Amino acid sequence: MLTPQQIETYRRDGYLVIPRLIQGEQLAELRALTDRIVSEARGVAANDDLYDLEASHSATLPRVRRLKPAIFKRFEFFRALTRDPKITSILTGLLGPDIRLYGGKLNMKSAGYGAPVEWHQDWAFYPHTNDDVLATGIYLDDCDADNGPLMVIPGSHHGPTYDHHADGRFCGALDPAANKIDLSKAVPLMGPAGSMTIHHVRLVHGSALNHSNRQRRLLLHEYAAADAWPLMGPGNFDDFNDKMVLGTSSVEPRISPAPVRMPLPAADHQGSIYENQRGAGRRFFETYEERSVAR
Ligand SMILES: O=C(O)CCC(=O)C(=O)O
Repeated sequence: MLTPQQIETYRRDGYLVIPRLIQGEQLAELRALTDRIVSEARGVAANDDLYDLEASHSATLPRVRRLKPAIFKRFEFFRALTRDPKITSILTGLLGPDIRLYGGKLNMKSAGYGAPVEWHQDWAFYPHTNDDVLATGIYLDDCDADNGPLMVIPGSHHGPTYDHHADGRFCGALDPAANKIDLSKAVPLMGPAGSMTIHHVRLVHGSALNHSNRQRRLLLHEYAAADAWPLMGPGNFDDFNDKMVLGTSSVEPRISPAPVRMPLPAADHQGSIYENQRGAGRRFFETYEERSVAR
């Protein structure tokens, strides 16, 4: 459970780090299962419902950028972790007693070439009827300044919802220069393997290329108060209810004012944030390809 001070910090800054939440056998199993799923990408030629692949991936030299939401359907371990009381007991302090999983994924950021994620707000991808929505991130590896920590702009969840469009289409990235976002205020969220980050759905965040020779894997879960309903619609209602991780569902969404921009028309490149961001005109983080040319 969070202390009143941690809850106050989250409300003010929009993020928290809980060191070493997942440990021992559970962490070992998380890492081993991830290794196994990634090794099975050998032979996979193109992105599918499980694998999002680096641009430099080939079937013989597998390079996985992300494991997509299918991991929660196909692997009971991952489904159970979204409901683990170690996590949900922390979330009740921030979202209340009734909580639904919105989605999730495992971003790999492999040693040496793991892709950057441009600055964005998750809210631009999935606005809800109220903003009691957040993402948790469990680090599978020790994370420091060199292997691409998640970086956040403290307090930015109290500000505007920025334009995430380019050439009239959603592109999943905002332009920090055009929006005068002071990137010198960015805070890297770091910690030993098993640590958990929490960030508010409207918080501006991103992460750089992995420059180190160590991987940085981050398992992201997106959670919402059960009365926060996605403005793009709940989808299949049975699946929606099946995503309740704590408490009870309701058909009475709570509507609280928060600035919204819809992620429409849909991005040119579909499948993941990495694909969406290919449509962004300007990039703020160096890519693996750019770094290779510069060397
Ligand atoms: O993996 C990361 O560092 C950032 C991930 C993220 O913000 C996202 O996938 O929405």
